[in-house]
Amino acid sequence: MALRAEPARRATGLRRLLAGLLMLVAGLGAGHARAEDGHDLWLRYRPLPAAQADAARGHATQLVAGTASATQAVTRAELLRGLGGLLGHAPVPADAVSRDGAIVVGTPASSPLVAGLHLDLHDLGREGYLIRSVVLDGHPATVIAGNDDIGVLYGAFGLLRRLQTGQPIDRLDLRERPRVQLRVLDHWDNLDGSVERGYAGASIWDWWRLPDYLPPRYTDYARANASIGINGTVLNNVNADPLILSHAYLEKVAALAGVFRPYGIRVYLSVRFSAPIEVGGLKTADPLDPQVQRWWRGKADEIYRLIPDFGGFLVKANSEGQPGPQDYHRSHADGANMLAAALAPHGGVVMWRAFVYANKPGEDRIKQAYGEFKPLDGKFAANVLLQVKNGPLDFQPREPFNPLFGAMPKTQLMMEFQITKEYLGFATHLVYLGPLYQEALAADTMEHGKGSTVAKVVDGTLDGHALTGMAGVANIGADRDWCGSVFNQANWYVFGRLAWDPTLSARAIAEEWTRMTFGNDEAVVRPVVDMMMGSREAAVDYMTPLGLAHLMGHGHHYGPEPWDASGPRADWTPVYFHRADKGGIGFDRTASGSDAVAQYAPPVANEFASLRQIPDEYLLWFHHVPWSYRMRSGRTLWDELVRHYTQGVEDVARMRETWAGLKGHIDDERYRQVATFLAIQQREAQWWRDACIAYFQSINGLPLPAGYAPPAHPLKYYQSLSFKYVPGYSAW
Ligand code: GCV
Repeated sequence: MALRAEPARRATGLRRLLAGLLMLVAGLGAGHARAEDGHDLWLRYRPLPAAQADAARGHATQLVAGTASATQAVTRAELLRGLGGLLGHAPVPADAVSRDGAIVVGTPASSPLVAGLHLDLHDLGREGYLIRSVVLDGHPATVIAGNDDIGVLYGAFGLLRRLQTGQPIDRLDLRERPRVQLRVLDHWDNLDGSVERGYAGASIWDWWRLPDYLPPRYTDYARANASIGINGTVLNNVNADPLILSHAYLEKVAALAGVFRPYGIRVYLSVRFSAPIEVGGLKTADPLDPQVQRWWRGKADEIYRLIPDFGGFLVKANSEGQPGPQDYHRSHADGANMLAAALAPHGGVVMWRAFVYANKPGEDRIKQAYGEFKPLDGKFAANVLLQVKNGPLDFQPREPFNPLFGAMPKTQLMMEFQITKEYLGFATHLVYLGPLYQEALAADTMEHGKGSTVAKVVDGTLDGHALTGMAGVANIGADRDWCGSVFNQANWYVFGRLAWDPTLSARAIAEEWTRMTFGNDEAVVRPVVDMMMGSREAAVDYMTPLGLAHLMGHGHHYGPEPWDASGPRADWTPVYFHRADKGGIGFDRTASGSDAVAQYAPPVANEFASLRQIPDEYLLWFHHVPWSYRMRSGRTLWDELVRHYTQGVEDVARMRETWAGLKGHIDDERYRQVATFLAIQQREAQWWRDACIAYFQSINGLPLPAGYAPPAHPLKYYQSLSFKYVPGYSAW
């Protein structure tokens, strides 16, 4: 033993020296913060500070990891790459533990060493993992174990995350398992390479060169997703091109599935309900027609021959002009169940969207989904999930939670969040969405009394559902930094982490991301996290404070247009939502108005309906109140509105100052991008404030409260602005 230990120590000493030199070289750059372009996301694996690297190196001397499966191979490769980058040198691959500080990776089935530890892995289920400091063959070691290869891969990312966030990796005893089963990105990517509501360039899917050409970007996409536990991707837009179901495209899909499979990511497709007509040449898509059912069964069989682990279908039906079962006087359940029957023999699922508002023209738009779906509770097949947007309208800066959560106990409801910032300043505004997601998940539906949170509906614990899911509309494009800005990466990140565990805190995740993205310098971490945490409220303030909604520009949703009353539908226009008149502002959704409050459980409905109880942030969502209405603050509603609009702009100014204070601590390229985008954000926040105040003032004729600057331009100026070729929107 002693003889063997000696050369190992010498080798370690030599390696330390080399590592030290490497750190020195890296450090030379660190002084003036080396440029980065954001491409590496949060998986940068840049060298840790010397003290931390020194401490960790002794716990990463050897790597005992199998390569029998593709997932095992990528797990091993990720650990070598990550540890190598962070610690200056990678652990030595080994078949057995022969010295202190080995990392042993595997399942009881894949690794005799793991099996020999007789770990209790039972409660980890599928995809769960544990990381534990153990003693193996007399040597202190770290084991990363799970019941399946994917769990172990997640564990490997978990260990790397600890290091990246500046935490020690000794004396570990961590157990993690996902609380939500399907953690899915929804790409609104079109087959022509454009992305609906995409602000980070063209689609990353190069359909033209698929299935042959598989650039490394696809693998990096899979790595990034796996690192945060995302296990599914819907490749194409819910406004689906039926061509995706042609054999040629399915072969392309199969090629992508092959890249993602080792990372535990299944592919799903958005399908157009009328595909049996467009692709199959049938005369109908009636879900109760046996020919149609046969066609879908045949299509499912074809897909599974190509992609044995295909996830299933996402469907937008009878919504915004998309075809659906109602075209044949059938219900959403008839449609969903027909597709579910085709997928069931293969283990696939249907994610049927609840985003509908077409049935009853004249009825308050936000009430319509509930009206259509609530009566169908309990009517969906076992492999159907109803995919519900977080709020009842459409991804606004702030909405109350969607009343379908808590109203359909016999249905598997999955959450749909938007990661791309369609209504939140596109790619350029810095708006961290963690607080928005957390607010929605923590909302109490009161379905079974206090504590019946949306998170518990989504993770299935409230009503005892096993099949659960969370989807996020992706913000990913072909831009070098994937998301159109460094800070947008945090929104992809926080979505994944909350899908893994909806009870995690948005602040803790922001901190994690910041450390992984910008390093562990406390002088950077705290201000950046504070800035991120305040950013969503700032956007609410300069866009739609106090429960206002949908004041954005027509169609493209860029910038303010609160005056817009143009067609083709009243419920696409800002005036429909804010209802401002000489007397007051807001949408009366109490019993004296549309009575949307009645869609919530009584305690929630009572709170929202009561002017005394309703939180300020939802006031104008549920109530039409006079401009002179006295707020809790003592100010009139008008004064309060102006105060919020102004506050939003000031908050962005403060974000700019915070960022300016970090110059020199952040590499130049990322620093300059963020600084430029914050300048754009401040300009646009001011525009939002001024345009909205000018417009509302033109309605109420009231003076601004003392000390508040008038809008920079007359209302006519803001109304004259028009924008062509706005990204993410192509209805020209
Ligand atoms: C994919 C909103 C967006 C649309 C989107 C739709 C949906 O209306 O503006 O671009 O379409 O939501 O979620 O289906």
